[in-house]
Amino acid sequence: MTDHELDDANNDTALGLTGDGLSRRRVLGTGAITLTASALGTLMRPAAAAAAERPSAAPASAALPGGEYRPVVVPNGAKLPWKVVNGVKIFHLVAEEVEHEYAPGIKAHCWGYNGHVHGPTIEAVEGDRVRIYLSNRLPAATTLHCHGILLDNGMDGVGGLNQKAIQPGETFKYEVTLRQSGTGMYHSHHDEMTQMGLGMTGLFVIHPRHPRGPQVDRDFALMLHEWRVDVGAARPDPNEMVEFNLLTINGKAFPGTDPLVVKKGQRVRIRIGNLSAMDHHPIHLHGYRFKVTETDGGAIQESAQWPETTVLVPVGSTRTIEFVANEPGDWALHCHMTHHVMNQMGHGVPNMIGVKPGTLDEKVRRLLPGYMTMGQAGMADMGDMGMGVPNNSIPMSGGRGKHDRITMGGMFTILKVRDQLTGYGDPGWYDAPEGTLAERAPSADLERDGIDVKAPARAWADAQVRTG
Ligand SMILES: [Cu+2]
Repeated sequence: MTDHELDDANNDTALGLTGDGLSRRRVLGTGAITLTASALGTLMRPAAAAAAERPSAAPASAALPGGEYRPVVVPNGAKLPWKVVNGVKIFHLVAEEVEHEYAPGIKAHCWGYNGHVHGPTIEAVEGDRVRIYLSNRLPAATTLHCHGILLDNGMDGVGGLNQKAIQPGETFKYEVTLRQSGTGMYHSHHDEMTQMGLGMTGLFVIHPRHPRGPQVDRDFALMLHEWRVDVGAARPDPNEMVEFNLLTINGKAFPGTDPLVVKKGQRVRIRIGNLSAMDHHPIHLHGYRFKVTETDGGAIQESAQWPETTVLVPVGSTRTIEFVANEPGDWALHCHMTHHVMNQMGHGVPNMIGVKPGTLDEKVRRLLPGYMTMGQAGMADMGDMGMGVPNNSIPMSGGRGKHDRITMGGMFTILKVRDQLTGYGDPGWYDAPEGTLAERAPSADLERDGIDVKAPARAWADAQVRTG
């Protein structure tokens, strides 16, 4: 598949979610963009004209209205469909209870929108007039707050302050003309602790009407969250303040997270929002340096961007990073808080490091068949000991990798960069080229380099100091 075909495949999929039923191939392929645009009214004209001027090398996609943009990709997630009525982009959110799966083996009754936790990503273009209906099918009142979006005060959605709360069974209407671009969010602003804690959040992406700077080939949208789901419980506990035991990206804990698939050389943008209850998340990407290009306050001018490998995404914020994916491989992308890459049972267990149980296991087994002392060398094996886990729970650590068990779970996913791709589905594991894989050191190499593996480690360190 060529780059161009990959782009088409990607964007047709994304545009299939839009309400107008127009795929890029059909719009651009028939040269009908100007006609279509003028039929939709004045809102479309400037962007359509700009699109018509660009050669075919311009970034793909022509969603309407609002002109040309690269649709975001939401791993494990969805985008909210829309349609155009009299030049206004119409969205319909439905707040409801959702049976949500965090990873294979663990589900809970959450609250979300349109069957999704978190809510489907809203995607629009600077200058769009947007009308969002919110139907409340929850047993409680709710509201819709568009976080970071500039709007009229009466549309801000803070229950009691800006509007009456939306009672169960009611549908409210919100309307705004988007006068900014960037990554915002939306969430309930009524009984916030309960409703956001149960999952009522989503991303609100606004593309610039006139793109600035280098255009990206892949544009990912990720929402971070944290949950307390007690083993066997069917409901997350929104009252939890400290001990969260499921940390998620787009509602999924690894190994439930879909990878971010990229072709080598592509320019990549990752938008990261955080509406966790209590924790900021330092998100670390392996293999690359990136630049933080935007916050939910807008674009950072180029001279003020600086290189990073970890971006802190505070609660109630978005951060957007960009880089060129020039290193193929399977690169970890994860929260660097070590407790945030552990699932459920990895928290609050007794410290067993260094304990020598001797004949303890044998003795205890007389009373408790199958007993096994665990954790004397850490947690790495906990997910893979062939032990049964209770209903509706997952092991505390990770999943299978190419070489071994991946000992991280939770807020962990993988950036997969490949020289060749046939689509943006999971390409499987990366095969390291000959000579580029860490492996057991051959004895010939040890001998050549004077490494005595049995020598006291301290002596080796001291010798290094003496010889420089
Ligand atoms: Cu974290």
